[in-house]
Parts: sequence; structure tokens; C-alpha cells
Amino acid sequence: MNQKGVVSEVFPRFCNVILDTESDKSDPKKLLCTYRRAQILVRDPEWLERSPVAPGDIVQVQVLGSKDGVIEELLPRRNAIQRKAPGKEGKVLHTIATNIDFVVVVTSLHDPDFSPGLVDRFLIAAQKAQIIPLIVINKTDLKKTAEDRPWKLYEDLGFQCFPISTHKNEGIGRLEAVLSGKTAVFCGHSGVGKTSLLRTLFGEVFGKIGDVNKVTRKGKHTTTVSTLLQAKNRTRFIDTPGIKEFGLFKIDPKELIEFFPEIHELQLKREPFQGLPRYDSYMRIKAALEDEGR
Ligand SMILES: Nc1nc2c(ncn2[C@@H]2O[C@H](COP(=O)(O)OP(=O)(O)OP(=O)(O)O)[C@@H](O)[C@H]2O)c(=O)[nH]1
Ligand SMILES: [Mg+2]
Repeated sequence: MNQKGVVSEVFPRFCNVILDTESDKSDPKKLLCTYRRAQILVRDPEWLERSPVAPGDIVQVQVLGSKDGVIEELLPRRNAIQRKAPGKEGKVLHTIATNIDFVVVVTSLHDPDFSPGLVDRFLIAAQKAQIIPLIVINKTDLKKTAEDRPWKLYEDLGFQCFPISTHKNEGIGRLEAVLSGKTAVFCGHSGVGKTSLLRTLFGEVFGKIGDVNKVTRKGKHTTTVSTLLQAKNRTRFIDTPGIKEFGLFKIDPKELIEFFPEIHELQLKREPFQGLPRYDSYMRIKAALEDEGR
């Protein structure tokens, strides 16, 4: 029997699939499926994918009993958020999630400190994939002064920002309203509170939460496998492991400036732009892309 479903977790040789017949349930049954690698579409002859499927992929499954199945076919993706696969030589990419409405870039105000470098990279990748990015700034309970608002820059650029405190349950309602009925992937550095926030949004305990290192104030990579959660009203959340770096690919360094409109504007007017807050970030990403092309 063949049935359609959505990939919820991806392991090296298997993945979990939630069948469409379970799509309204908040605790859906999952089928553990093997891949028939040869039958998975090759999407890009130039770039190899690290895994045959990604969370959010719609697949056709041959059901083998109540718990097992085989992936027969991968249906075309509406979109995908992807990065260069870290630690791999050559053109290998990591598909973080597919068929999504929002990329939620989760940061924390402190512990670890707000990191604009990663935010910029996620914003570029999301915009390139035509997916709406949202920026969450968690741990606002650790605010030091009233001016401690490093995300203001992104608000001024027109991005939707959500300063929240998961611990104090502040600011989460506004985010919840935007995400209702949609599929959103939650990404960011380790330790910013992705799983903590998702437990609140999902309303149930799942996964593990880990302390940040007391000295480095960084996370300890507590979540190790992405998980697609099926919440009320067909809302779907994807929790992901914290990432250290986000390698952009297939962007012409000359086009990069379009993702930095405030720098672009001054450049066109032939005015100095070296003092702008995102100038360093722009130069670093440009250098990385130029390296890539060599
Ligand atoms: N002060 C403060 N700490 C928080 C808040 N939200 C989460 N934390 C803490 O931050 C730490 C990391 O939380 P996690 O939810 O495991 O972070 P994560 O982003 O899922 O981390 P990885 O799975 O490693 O990527 C834990 O000690 C949480 O208790 C918050 O709003 N305020
Ligand atoms: Mg986590």
C-alpha cells in the first residue's frame, strides 16, 4: 500500500514519516522508513545533498506494517532552506528544512550574546529561497540596560523582530499568532533556547534542554536531530540542532550587496558606507563567497 506523508526526522539510514492520515493529530504515529537511494530524485547535478530527504519533505511511502515503510518517491519541494554542509569537501549541501512558510532565526540577547553574523547569513539564505525570515531574540530577561537592543538595526531594515523571554513567558503570544496554521523552522546557534521556546509554543515537553557553558556562555549542542512537531490548527514547527556556521552557496559575490540595501544605497550615491553596522559582516561574507568561487 502506498501513502503520502511528511518527513519528520532524518537519520543516516532511515527517516520518520508522519502519514497524511495522521496529519491532524498532535501525537501522530510515525513510520520508520528506509531509503531507496536510487529512487530519490537528483535535484542538482552540481551539488550533492548530504541526506536523501529533509524534514518537511513530502514523500510517497510503501507502508510495510504498522511501524515500517520504504520511501518510494520524493515529491517536488515548494522551497528549501539550505547551507553548505559543514566539514565536507566539495559541493555538498545540507538541506535544513523544506516546504516551509517561515525561517525563524532564533538568537538570544545574552548567553550566548546576540550574533549578527549568523543572522545576516540566515536572512540572505531565506530571502534567496523566497521564504519569510522572522528574527526571535530570546532571553530578554537578561537585558542589561534599556539601550540593550542589538536587534534594533534589523527592525529598522524592516525585518519582523520578536524580543521574547521564554522563561518569563513574555512576547510569545505575538509570535504564536503569526505562526498559527503555518510551517516554521527554528534555527540558530546552540543554547539560544530553540527547544525551550518550542516546548512553550507546542505546549508539551519534548526533546532535551541543555545549560550553556558557564565560561564560554555557549550552548552544548543538546538537540542532535531535527524534529517536525505537529501542533494545533495544522501548525508545524521544526526544531533543529544549533549550528556553528552557515556557509552560503550559489550567490554571486557581486549580487551580495542587494541583500544589504542600506550599504547599496550609499554605494549608489557614492557616499562612504564603511561605518555602517553591517559593513564588516558584508565584507566577511563577500570574502567567503569569493573564496568559494576560486
Ligand atoms: N535566561 C533565560 N534562559 C533561557 C531562556 N530560554 C531558554 N533558556 C535557557 O537556555 C539554555 C539553552 O536552552 P535550549 O532550549 O536547550 O537551547 P537550544 O537553542 O535548543 O540549544 P541546542 O539544542 O544546543 O541548539 C537552557 O539552560 C535554558 O533553560 C530565557 O528566556 N531566559
Ligand atoms: Mg535544542
